[in-house]
Amino acid sequence: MYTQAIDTDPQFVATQGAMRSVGATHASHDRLLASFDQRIANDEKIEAQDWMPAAYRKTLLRQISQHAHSEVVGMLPEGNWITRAPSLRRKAILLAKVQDEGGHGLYLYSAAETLGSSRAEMLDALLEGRAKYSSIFNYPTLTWADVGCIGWLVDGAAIMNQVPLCRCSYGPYARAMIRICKEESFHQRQGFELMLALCQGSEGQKQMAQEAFNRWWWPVLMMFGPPDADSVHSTQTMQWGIKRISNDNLRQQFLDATVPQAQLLGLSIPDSDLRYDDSSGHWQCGPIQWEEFWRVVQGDGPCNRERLNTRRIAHEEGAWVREAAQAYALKQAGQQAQALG
Ligand code: FAQ
Repeated sequence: MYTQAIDTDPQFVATQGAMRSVGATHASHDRLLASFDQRIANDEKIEAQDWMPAAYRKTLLRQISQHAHSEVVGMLPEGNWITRAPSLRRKAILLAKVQDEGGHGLYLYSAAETLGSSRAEMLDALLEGRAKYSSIFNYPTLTWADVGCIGWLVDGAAIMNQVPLCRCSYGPYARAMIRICKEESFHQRQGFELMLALCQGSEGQKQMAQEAFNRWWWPVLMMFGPPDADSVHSTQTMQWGIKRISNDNLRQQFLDATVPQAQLLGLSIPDSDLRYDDSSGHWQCGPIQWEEFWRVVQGDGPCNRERLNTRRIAHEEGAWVREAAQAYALKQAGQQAQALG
């Protein structure tokens, strides 16, 4: 509903097939490219059935599938606390939130499928360690306050990054992001409200909130990706209207929005160099440990192995569900064919 726009017109499909089999001439390729560039310049949406450069398709597939994997792996750290939520209300909220993240994964896999890759191929890439997912989900959830920090900070950072993606030049991705952002906004609120309850609670609860905050602060700042100077994809993806705001600018927006929220909660920010710069009107943080970021991205974070292992087991144990669904679909198709005579 939010992502699909595949053209199934037989004439269109035949034309595309012919173009692929004989190979478009240089002149026709140049014309197609010029028209694509013009549409990007006009801020028009590119749809699944439209011609697009192979590199645009490839980079979208990379980003959208990694985003989908992040949503699904991102269910695990909070999922660990569903059975231990401290009240029925908190449990209901957490269940709904974790389910939402699974739904986000599904919208995003559907958006990526419109680019020509199957969900099975994307999942294989994740499980074989060939595809990335967000660094942030390789950190542990040691206490209940971690659930608050994920909602407040991780979902807060995700919204900062995803709101501009609602204007992404690729229609199916942009439309998926609109619904996702609405849900993420509830996630951020519930996390902040959970942190507020802890920070207004007993001395032990305040300490638990501060301790969790100390562990999440720096990894969340890293979540926006490497500094602009080291961001290999940004220049091209910004030209294509996929990325609208750079990694560093989004990180800055997050810092400016979140420092006052931490102050309101009465939490101290674990950065002795943090200061407000009067001349620019922005908060400035101390140096980020990029070695830690790259170590986590390359698979050596605190929970990388555990996360992938959990996903692999879930995939293997879920094989019967996929087989049953396929058998049911075949049976339905057979019955329909019989009914049609
Ligand atoms: N983690 O050149 P750039 C969520 C990689 S959803 C791991 O700057 P780009 C919801 C990058 O892939 C969170 N790898 O790359 C939720 C590239 O490697 P590659 C996910 C990272 O694409 C909340 C290399 O570094 N959100 O949280 C990371 O222009 C709570 C060079 O980097 C999205 O995916 C990282 N943090 O910018 C769920 C949003 N950063 O691919 C559950 C969509 C960079 O060449 C609970 N994605 N890398 O091998 C994006 O906006 C972009 O892809 C960026 C990276 C900003 C993530």
